[in-house]
Amino acid sequence: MRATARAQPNIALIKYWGKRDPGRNLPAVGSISITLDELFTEMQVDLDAGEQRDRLLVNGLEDRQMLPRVSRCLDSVGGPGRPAAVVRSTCNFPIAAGLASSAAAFAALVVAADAALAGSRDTAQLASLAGQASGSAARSLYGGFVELTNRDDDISVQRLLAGDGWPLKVVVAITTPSHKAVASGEAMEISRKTSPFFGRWVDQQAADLDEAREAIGARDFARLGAVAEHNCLKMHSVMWASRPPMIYWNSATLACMQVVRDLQSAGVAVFFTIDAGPQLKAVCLPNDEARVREALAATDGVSNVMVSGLGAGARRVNAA
Ligand code: 2P0
Repeated sequence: MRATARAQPNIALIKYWGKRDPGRNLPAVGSISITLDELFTEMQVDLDAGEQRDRLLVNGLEDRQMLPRVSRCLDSVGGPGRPAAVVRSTCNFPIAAGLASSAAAFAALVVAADAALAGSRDTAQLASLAGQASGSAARSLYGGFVELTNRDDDISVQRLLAGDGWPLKVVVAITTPSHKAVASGEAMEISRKTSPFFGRWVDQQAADLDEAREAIGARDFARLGAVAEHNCLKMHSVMWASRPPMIYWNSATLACMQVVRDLQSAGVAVFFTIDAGPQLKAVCLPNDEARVREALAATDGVSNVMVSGLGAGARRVNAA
């Protein structure tokens, strides 16, 4: 009745932005991501603690804000008759700051909850449950390069390539560890309802997914970088044109973007992507990692730099 799982966040190269069915949390578009290895969240689910109600402790502190989402996710795994749970989460990177903390958290949660209940769901079933809780979490069930396919009635995820098949590096430039102003789910709905670009964004996604899939298959870094930057900037254009506008960047985010442009001009194999937060993620080939890391660390407004390779999908780590 107690189990722990670990999951790593994933970074989308072709982004998920917008819901087709908010009630069932079905995405409006498919997406392609890479799962990281150095950053992680561990979730312990204890269904044997004798509590009357669910409790959630994040890095040792009671968290009532996230608790309803966690409880709904536990219901989806264990059914409404399940025992109340104590969920303990530990995380080695900033939460809710555009670093996909919810992806890692819900991926680890479904694996730990299924194990605590002695369940026997396979990875595809767990990905579907994680995706109902948080769309991007479905992708963290798998390692390496992962595609979430936007089907009519379910969330379907598959691994395109193992991380060691093309061991890219990701340098994350932290510009502020503070929580984001508008949560992604809410922001996506504002975009769907108000952005004049939303329909075009959805219509063009299949072409970007095809391009990225082919680039990954051919290990064509320049081609992958070009479509990933284009897709990222399109997503942010949708956000900027929403009412109210959602601008997640700060001046350091823009400075980092310029640093990446300068590195590209100098022949470095690197591209950027930015999610619903002000951190910039620079993806590069292993040989260029030190140069990218040093350049971003020296950029005004960058408080910290984290480097990660590509890692594995969510998995159980022990059973206390
Ligand atoms: C992504 N993001 O593909 C995109 C890019 C943020 C920007 O998926 O409402 O936390 O829980 O399904 O998964 C963040 O959204 O949203 C996200 P919900 P989620 O990584």
